[in-house]
Amino acid sequence: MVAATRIAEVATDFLSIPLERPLVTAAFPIPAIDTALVRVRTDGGHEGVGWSFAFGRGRVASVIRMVQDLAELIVGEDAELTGRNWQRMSNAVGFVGRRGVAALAMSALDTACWDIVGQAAGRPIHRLLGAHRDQVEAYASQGLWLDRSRDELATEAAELAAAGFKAVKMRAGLPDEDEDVARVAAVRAAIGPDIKLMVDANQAWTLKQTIRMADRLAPFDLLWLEEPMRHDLVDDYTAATARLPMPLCTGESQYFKDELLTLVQRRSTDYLMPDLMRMGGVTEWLKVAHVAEAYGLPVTPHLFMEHSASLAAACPNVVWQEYQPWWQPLMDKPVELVDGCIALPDQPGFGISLSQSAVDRFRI
Ligand code: SMN
Ligand code: MG
Repeated sequence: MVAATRIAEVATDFLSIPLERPLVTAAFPIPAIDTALVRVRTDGGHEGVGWSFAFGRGRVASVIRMVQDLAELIVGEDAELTGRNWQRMSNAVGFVGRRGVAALAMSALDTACWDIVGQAAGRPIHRLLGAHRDQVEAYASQGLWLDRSRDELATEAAELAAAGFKAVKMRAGLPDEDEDVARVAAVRAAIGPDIKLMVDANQAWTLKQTIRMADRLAPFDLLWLEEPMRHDLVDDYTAATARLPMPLCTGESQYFKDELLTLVQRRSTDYLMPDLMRMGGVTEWLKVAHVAEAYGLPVTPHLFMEHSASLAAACPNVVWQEYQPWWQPLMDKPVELVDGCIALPDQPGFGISLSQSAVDRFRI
């Protein structure tokens, strides 16, 4: 084994990152970003960074406990053997179930190990993986929540466009369908015809409602309609993909390649949206992105821009990284936005530099 990449220890921190204003979606309100921060350290002094999050402190505590349990399987192993370490963790959690808490824990560990792979090679991750570009187009996802009034939506959308974003995502799924339509109209009017607009209904609608709403939203030129129905209703997604006037986007709630690739094979979406933390980390994410490419399907990463943007840059079919700054208060160096694109760091690994004082401040 190359001693420098031998895993010496795994450190966990339980963080609660406050939000200026609680977030409101059709699925649930979100008061703070409760995060399980995972740092994998090697004999050679590398420190790989990953994290998972959940809404609810007890749930994050269980993720941290699972990370500590899985860490016992990889401490002493070579961090560069990402595939083998992944398999070892996956085998161990088969009995309790690989999805849910186990997936969140594995993902953070696997992602931190990939950070070490880049650091040990002295290269940025996207360059190691076969880069197509050094920046990725980003869409603003930090605003336009369900609690905003129509006026607030219009002001916020105009501010995001003025900040240089070329695309913005708003939420829908209120009990009043007319209000949802009026809000989309207000945002489209505020940003004009050239800024792209996505609408996320966070699983609020039935298939019939989705068809009705999609027809009503057609005049507003949506880039995609996201997760309109319960995420596991795959047949309904297939029907909607064939029927809707605009592209459909889903995948953030699916675990691992089996669930994501079911959506691909059954033509259940126009854009596939893998979530690094539910996917099982970088190892599994890349497999899904590559298979989607073979099917001619665009992929758009859910959250986790600090890691996923590097993966996006290495895949020709990955478009539109979600810009969500929830974890930016932890960073010494913020993610760099240039002309609406995330400019990838040229530091080794994912180029994430955590501020220890911020970690200390948010630790609970
Ligand atoms: C979302 C995801 C996680 C928490 C709140 C909202 C949303 C998105 O579905 O895609 O950003
Ligand atoms: Mg979503």
